[in-house]
Amino acid sequence: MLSEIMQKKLTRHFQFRDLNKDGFVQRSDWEQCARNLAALRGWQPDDDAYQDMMNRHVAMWQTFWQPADRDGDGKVTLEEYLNLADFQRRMGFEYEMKQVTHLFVAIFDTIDLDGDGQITRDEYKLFFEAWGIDTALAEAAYAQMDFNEDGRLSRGAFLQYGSNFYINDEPDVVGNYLFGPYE
Ligand SMILES: [Ca+2]
Ligand SMILES: [Ca+2]
Ligand SMILES: [Ca+2]
Repeated sequence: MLSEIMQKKLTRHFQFRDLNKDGFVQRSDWEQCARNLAALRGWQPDDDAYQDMMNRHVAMWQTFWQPADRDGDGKVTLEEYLNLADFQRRMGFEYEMKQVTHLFVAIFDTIDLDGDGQITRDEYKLFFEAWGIDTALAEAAYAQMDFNEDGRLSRGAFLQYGSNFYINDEPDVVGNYLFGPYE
């Protein structure tokens, strides 16, 4: 069983990814996010950066969301998403840790737009903006994560926050706010 706080955090992540707010996460949400990023960055459809981001977003859907689609209708419901998370938890800590590392490496690579191995404040704001989320929430989350205020978030630090988000049931850990407030 997922704890109450874990259900809330995962619900927040689900709502974050449901870009068109129709109550499902589907491939089109990921494609639309990649198109939004391209528009925000001024990339044209035939730019390598555009293709790369589109591929990364579609891969995120295929690798981490589509497996939750138990009835195969192309849409992931909140219930399907929570069921997959519950299954992963019951597989044990080591399995779950591996999944979470894999997931947050992939998430990191969709946020680190210039590929320099660091997430800047602007990259984090673009991440929220591309998903249609208030960038003030990105500012707040980033300020907590970048505790030494150097305006950089390394892959290692981000993975740590990601594992806090996905595995830690404590209420007051910084990683809880990765996708904005969950209550
Ligand atoms: Ca949707
Ligand atoms: Ca489904
Ligand atoms: Ca970067």
